[in-house]
Amino acid sequence: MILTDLQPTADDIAGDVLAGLSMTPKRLPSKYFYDARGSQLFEQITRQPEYYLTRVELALLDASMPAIATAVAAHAHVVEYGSGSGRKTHRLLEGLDDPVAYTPIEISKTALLASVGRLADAFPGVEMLPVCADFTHPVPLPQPSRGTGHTLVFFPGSTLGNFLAEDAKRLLRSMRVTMGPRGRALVGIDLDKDPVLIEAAYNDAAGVTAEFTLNLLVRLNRDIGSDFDVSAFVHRATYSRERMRIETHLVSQRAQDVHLAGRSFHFDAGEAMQVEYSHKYTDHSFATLIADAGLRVVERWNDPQDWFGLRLLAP
Ligand code: AVI
Repeated sequence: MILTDLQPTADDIAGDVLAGLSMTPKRLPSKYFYDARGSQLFEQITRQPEYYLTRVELALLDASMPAIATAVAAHAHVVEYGSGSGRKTHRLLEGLDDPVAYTPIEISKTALLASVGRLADAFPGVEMLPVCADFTHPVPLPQPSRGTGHTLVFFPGSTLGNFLAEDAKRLLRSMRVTMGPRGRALVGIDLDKDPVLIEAAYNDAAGVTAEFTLNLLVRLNRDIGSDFDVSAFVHRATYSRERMRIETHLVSQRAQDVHLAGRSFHFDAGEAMQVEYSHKYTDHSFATLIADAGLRVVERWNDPQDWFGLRLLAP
């Protein structure tokens, strides 16, 4: 198996962090949550009772797989944006008609190699073409050695929701290019619902989500030499009904100065730094978003409670 390695460098990360700390209010990009520990913690989040997203999407994928396999042509090259643990991919590769190749694009090399290793054992007939890269930038795709039907972009988990509308549209446009004129994209979206349920999912009682959020500062201190006092920040996640999104902040518990690359950034006591958005969707808001990217919904599946949806998109 050949790994294409385009992992962000410390300079890439420091550049993004310096830009974010210079903004008012301050912000940090959520893509940097996923170092090895962050990917592990995210995996633990997906198993928390409050975090319904993964559980409901897995059941929905199982229930809809026969219909998905019918809607997607045989011999697909599956390209996944952000591979995670591979649990959903396993079900997809198992259910599709003779998939030829699988290209996961994942920012965390440890998580990528672990999941692709497991999938390679389970699917010896599927060519594994892993790419370690930040998929928010254009990524040159490896070409499968067997001829393929068409490309199926797989983007589960409502990861699309972690992007602001303009960035989500840019990503969807780049997916449209990746899938080509005959390709399809299977996208998971978390649906708008009772805010109590949504807020609980991002504030689990065991505190795993809080640890996941704070790990961002731990990894920045290690990887780019910043000096955030991690113990002086707390996790805060609230649902904005108006914007239909979870807004996650790290709130400084005291006045402090953080240093990075010879610069100093002051935090007031109580100052909130924005670190993640998790947008939720209605059919209407999702259709509007993808239309701007030149895509349309050709099939839709929801779980029985309308908590989570899978959408098959075409150019
Ligand atoms: C990966 N992504 C879809 C997760 C979400 O629900 O926004 C990341 C996450 N953040 C906190 N909990 C889970």
